Amino acid sequence: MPPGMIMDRDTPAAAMLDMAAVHPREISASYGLEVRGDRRLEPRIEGGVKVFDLETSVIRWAILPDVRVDAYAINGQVPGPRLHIRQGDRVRINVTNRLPESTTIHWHGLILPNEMDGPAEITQEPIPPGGSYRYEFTAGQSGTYFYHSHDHVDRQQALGLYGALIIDPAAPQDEITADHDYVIQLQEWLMREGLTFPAMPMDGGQPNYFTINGRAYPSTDTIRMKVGETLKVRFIGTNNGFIHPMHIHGGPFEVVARDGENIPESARFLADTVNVGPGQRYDVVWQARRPGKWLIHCHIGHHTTNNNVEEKGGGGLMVVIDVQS
Ligand SMILES: [Cu+2]
Repeated sequence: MPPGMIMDRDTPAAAMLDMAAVHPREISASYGLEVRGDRRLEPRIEGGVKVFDLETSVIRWAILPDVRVDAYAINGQVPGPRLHIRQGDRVRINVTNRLPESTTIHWHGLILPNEMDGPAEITQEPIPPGGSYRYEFTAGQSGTYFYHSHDHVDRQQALGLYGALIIDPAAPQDEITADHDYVIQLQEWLMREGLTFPAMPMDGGQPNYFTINGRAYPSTDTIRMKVGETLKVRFIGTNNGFIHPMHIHGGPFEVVARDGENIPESARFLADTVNVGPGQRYDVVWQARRPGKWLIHCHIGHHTTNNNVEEKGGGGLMVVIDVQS
């Protein structure tokens, strides 16, 4: 239990298990900052179906040069691999579970057969440790989506079981294009005394580290572009606990899509901050108006620190856009 976490004699044992730290003994691999998350996974084609193999496991994952979390990963990375498909594709995703507990995967926002939807105990038996499940559906929608665990969600998603699902529209003219395309997957972590607990919005369970695509600033990416170019940022609320007001410096962006749905041109609007809640997606297009270093960051100050400490101007949920003239 994290020190200070609210617990009394009535706290059920199952709840305490869900709040417990990842046991270091379960770690099957350890990765440094040279290994990225959100790596695009190419499918193999079987009878016209795009087939992806996903495998869950417990890993040690670097979020900063000197900070590693114990995470629940998919294909050895946090976030899990990016699945990039086209509207109309038939896809099959074979999920094998190498976690010490059962799991499932939910395809957030998609219209699909009920038994492919993923909620444990509701639409399918949980996938036991060592077991597997075959998800198969036709992607009828397009836009920015994601997938995540739907078994012990409070624990497993908070420990890293999620990934981006990007679906290109069948008709290329339906794509809202920009010169650069950058996905931002948000996450909150709780590290205490070398152990990683699932962060939760409750006393004692509050996060002390925050990551974008599995890294905390200053270890997040730098986006490089030129004056006049446009940048499409796809914010994904892959996190569990907070609504993150995501802000971009250097002038407003246009909000062009929400939850995978393009906003009609007449209804698009300018803003400089969007509140990205758990599960939500916002696609925004920002233009580099002036040269220099412009920030993308969460506007909750604590979420731009690493264990309450600022380094190189911040921490956590920050990305630099480096604009050259
Ligand atoms: Cu935040």
